[in-house]
Amino acid sequence: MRIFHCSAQAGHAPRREFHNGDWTEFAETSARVDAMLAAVGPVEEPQDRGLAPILAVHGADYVEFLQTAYAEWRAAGREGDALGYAFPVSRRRPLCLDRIDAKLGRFSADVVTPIAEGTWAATYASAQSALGAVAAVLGGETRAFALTRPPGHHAGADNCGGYCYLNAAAVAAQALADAGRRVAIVDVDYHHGNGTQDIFYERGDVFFASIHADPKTDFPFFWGHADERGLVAGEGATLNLPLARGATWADYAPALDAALTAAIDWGADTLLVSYGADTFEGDPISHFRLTTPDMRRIGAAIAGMRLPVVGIMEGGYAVGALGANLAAFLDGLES
Ligand code: OKP
Ligand code: ZN
Repeated sequence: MRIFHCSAQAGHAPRREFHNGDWTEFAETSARVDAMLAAVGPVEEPQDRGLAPILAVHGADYVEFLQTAYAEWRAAGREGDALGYAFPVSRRRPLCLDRIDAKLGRFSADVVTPIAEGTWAATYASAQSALGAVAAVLGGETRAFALTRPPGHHAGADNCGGYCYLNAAAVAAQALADAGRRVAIVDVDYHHGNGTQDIFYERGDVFFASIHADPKTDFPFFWGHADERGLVAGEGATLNLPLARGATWADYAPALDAALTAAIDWGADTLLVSYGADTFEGDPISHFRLTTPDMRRIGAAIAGMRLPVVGIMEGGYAVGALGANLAAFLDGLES
């Protein structure tokens, strides 16, 4: 399977993360990249396809913010990473976004998504890796994988959040749709892909299904409930399958089958899979109990649909097991 990855993706290295009331190591560490690269075959550098496919799903003002936020933070005399801390939850007048602090609040959903020196280059490269995998499938490959990082599925059209900046899965799905494909996104990360869902929520031309920890107990808390089914032209084109903490393969398999069956029934001709290895039993920030052999089963179930597949990497924080989990998933996908 052709795998796309760009070395600039490792350059995103926030210093710290505010977790459960204290500062800890940033969980989405660049050590994840080394672990994944060591476990998969050779990877290809993607071509640079520019900003246009990114601007097809993200707002121009948000993209400009991502490109300039770190430099503006430094220019304001700050040390460390740029991080939002004041959020415009009520908006009775147009926002004044001159100050970098105001922009960070406007374009961020949370305080776990710092912008460091290499963040823009890394998230841009990650989106280009996704577009490389799309081009491979449009060129006739039945499967291609983008070793994306930072992840993307929590990023909305005009906000970062949940360690995500540009939404590589949404960029890839849009590129496939623009090429005439009928795309179903299947998100199997532990966390609900709220950014991806939101980007396509009112559209009937891209299907979105997600299996994830119940938002009543887990991040991102406000989205991913079973009654979120899409709106307007998108009504019925969103499917949420939340599972309780502690889920094992016995709980997971029927949900995966339901998601894939719904994608086929909707008429998908191409699958876009947001793969997260954080459903693994040893994940330090997640609470499902899937095993490494289960990762192969996820890949094999997707392969069993006999449709072209573009795979995108999302989360997975048990770094010591990440390579084996990704390799198992890819092995299943090739079966
Ligand atoms: C990104 B992806 C914070 C706990 C949750 C955010 C999780 C983002 C996961 N103390 N932090 O979906 O794997
Ligand atoms: Zn996740």
